[in-house]
Amino acid sequence: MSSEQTLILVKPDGVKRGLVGEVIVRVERKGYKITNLRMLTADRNILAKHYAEHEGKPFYEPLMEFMASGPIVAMVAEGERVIEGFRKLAGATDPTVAEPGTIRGDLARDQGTKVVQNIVHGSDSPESASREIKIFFNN
Ligand code: DAT
Ligand code: MG
Repeated sequence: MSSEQTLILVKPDGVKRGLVGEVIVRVERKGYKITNLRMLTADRNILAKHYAEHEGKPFYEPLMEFMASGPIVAMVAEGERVIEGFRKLAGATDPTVAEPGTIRGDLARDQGTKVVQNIVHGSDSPESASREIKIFFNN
């Protein structure tokens, strides 16, 4: 398979806790190349596009509020099977059950909030990746 790209976000909890470097180190140590990076505070418009698949779910509003609650870091990482590979590095969505050794398993825990706060986002398919990269990096 040829090299692919994924969108990684360090979410507001990760930025607040000073874990941007930690996430970047893990991505780079694995051997993926970061080819683009920016810090922003996402507005509702951008988040509605990014999380369109979750609209209507019980955690949607808390998710939007959480993701807009502070700066995030968006980056594009590149490499063979990086979409799958970064999802493995990130670990399971629920940080309580995410395996130790993963970003979420090592660095996050249940906060008792309506939305799970788990440090990072990673695209889940080539279609999501190309859609999400355009949201954060086209204009
Ligand atoms: P992932 O980020 O692992 O791809 P997702 O796309 O299903 O997970 O959900 C997006 C984010 O929403 C996830 O990182 C944390 C939050 N979330 C998902 N499912 C949830 C749930 N059942 N309750 C609370 N928050 C949830
Ligand atoms: Mg997802």
